[in-house]
Amino acid sequence: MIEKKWWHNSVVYQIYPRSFMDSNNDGIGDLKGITSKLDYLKELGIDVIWLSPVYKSPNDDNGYDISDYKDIMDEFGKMEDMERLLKEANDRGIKILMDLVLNHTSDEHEWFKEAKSNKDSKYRDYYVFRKPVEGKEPNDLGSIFSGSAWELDEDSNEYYLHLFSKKQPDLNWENEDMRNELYNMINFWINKGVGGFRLDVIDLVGKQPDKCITNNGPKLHEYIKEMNSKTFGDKDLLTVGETWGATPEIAKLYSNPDENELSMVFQFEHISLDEIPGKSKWDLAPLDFIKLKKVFEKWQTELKNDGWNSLFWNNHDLPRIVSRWGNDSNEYRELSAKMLATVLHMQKGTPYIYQGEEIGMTNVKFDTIKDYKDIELLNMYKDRIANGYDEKEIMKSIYAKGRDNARTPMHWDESENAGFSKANPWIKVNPNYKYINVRKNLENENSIFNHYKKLIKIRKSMDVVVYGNFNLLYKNHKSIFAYTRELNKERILVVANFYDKKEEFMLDKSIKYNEVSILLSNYSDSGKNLDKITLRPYEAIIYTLK
Ligand code: TEU
Ligand code: CA
Repeated sequence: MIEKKWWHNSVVYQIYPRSFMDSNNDGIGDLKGITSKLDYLKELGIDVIWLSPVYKSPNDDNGYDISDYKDIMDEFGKMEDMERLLKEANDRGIKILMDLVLNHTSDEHEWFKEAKSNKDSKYRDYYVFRKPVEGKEPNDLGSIFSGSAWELDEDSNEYYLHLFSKKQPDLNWENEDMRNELYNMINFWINKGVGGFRLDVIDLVGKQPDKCITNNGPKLHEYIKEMNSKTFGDKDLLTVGETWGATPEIAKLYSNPDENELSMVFQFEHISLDEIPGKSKWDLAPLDFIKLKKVFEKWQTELKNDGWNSLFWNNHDLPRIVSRWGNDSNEYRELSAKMLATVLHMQKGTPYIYQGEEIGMTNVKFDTIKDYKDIELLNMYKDRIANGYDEKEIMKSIYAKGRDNARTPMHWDESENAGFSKANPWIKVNPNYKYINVRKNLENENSIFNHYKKLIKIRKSMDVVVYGNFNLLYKNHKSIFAYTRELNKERILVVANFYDKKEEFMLDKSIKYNEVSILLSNYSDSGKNLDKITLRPYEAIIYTLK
């Protein structure tokens, strides 16, 4: 049994500030807007907010390009607004996680400006500059946002590395002064009273660009241990790393308390199960459902006692889960959103809810590329057009996977612009806000919002949900997702139909019980006869067994 921590039974809510709530009607969400909605989040029952970046930024990548780590983005407000948000959140028992982007800065950060303008400045080595090789880029490293990862700095005729956009030059973690400056900055935020950090693409910081190594570099864990010991290590904070390249073995290095690294990581293995293996996220394939179950089972069992999982379907980079693996038709949107929530929230780990997920917000389809804002998607569009792809096919990929699906403004009510702002928002609102919104969810006892609220309550009242062993059932069934959780005498059984066809099956004979009761279901009249379980489309039931 691992030592208990406050974040073991916490639920985190992610806010993308630009799209959450606009307080001054300039069309851009802001800190005061967030503060005005804290009571809503309290009502949902979450304990922690992960705030996507709010630091000064020219917004090439919506704040993931930071020009000053110790100041607030103009559009979002001032440092006083941030302090106010922290205080108001703390008053309600809600902690705030800051998003730490430590792999790169903006090219408008003072360090980079110095580095670029003066080859002899100490800041030159804070970044990765290299001489051309045979008049070209030093090597074939590609940017995650399309094209080469190397950009020529014409003034010095040297290339600098950018694994993301060219306005996001990579920091050189080999430089100890640079690392110490980052640690000071982290301590600055700890002193302001934050509850922890989400560490953006942390698995890239050990990169060795000359060897074309980007993630999981040889010194990665050394760096994280150093950061831990010089910043949050002796504080009771939640730290979660974004690690696209993590396997369970690697995740244990990060999250086993004995390693002194992080509280937990986001692993993304389940997230790529609807793309053509070996290709990019834009190359679409149907979801491999059996594999999905296997992946969850693997992570649930492997991290058992020496690591900790984070549980998520959504974030600001991913399409909306109800459109992706649920069913966003009028008929099934609510049922499938609740089913997906149930399947995830009864697992072991810390659940994350992305803004709008709790009301079943869907993907969006803008008619023209002109309405899209995300740099990753726009770069891909240009790149594929240049390479002769069919425009219709490109738009299909964008509709399915584009990051702007998650970034349209939050739907508060049915008034203009969904109650997000009185001005035209920075990105268009999804037209379905008239029937998918917070106001409607709050007034309906059976709403998706209230389903999430109940799931959170269950987690808080039952240790078996937090610490119980996970056991997957019907591994090869093509549409049923079922598992048990077990802790001492407590036991729950979760059964869910992932698809829109009715399913009938018998409970595994190995499961013995005397009494069955229903803890939660997304239908009002679910059955208790476990000898023959019938699940209607997207039906999901949590039973307690005694
Ligand atoms: O994302 C890391 C990352 O690799 C994503 O860009 C991802 O590959 C892609 O979006 C998958 O859909 C983090 C942030 O979450 C993202 O918003 C930033 O753009 C990126 O880092 C750079 O900071
Ligand atoms: Ca605003």
